[in-house]
Amino acid sequence: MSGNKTFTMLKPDAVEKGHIGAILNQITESGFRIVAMKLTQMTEADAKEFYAIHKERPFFGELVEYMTRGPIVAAVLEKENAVEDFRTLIGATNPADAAEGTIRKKYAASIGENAVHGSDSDDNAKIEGAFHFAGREMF
Ligand code: RTP
Ligand code: MG
Repeated sequence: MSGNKTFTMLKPDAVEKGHIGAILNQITESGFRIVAMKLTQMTEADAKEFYAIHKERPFFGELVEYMTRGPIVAAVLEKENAVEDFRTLIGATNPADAAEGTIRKKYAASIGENAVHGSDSDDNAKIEGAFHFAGREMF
């Protein structure tokens, strides 16, 4: 059974470039309801924990540096089939491979700095939402 929530971050590059409003607009216009949201900044320890699955990858150091260099928008989104539909909306990890009209195609500069995160499973959506939000912050 597919879950109805996913977790996203508008990454530091998207915030720096002033794309918060446009990206949130595309997300809500695509049928996602925002059930939790905040502007926050990840510490080095936060980023290492959040992306622990990638710790052996050659890009891990750059990823941690990138994700901690400025504020992000963290949000929990609700929609039927949320995880899969949101991954479709953001497009491929590398914006060069992302479909026309996807958020990464429109707003991401490179595979390393790709504007937005989307959970890759219902279990990870729960873990990642709980990483950033207390229960009373989710509506
Ligand atoms: P995300 O977790 O952020 O939604 O991205 P994703 O599932 O599409 O991609 P994933 O494989 O989980 O990679 C996590 C993030 O690491 C950075 N990355 N850099 N330089 C590189 O080759 C490289 N590969 C991945 C990206 O920021 C990617 O979103
Ligand atoms: Mg991922």
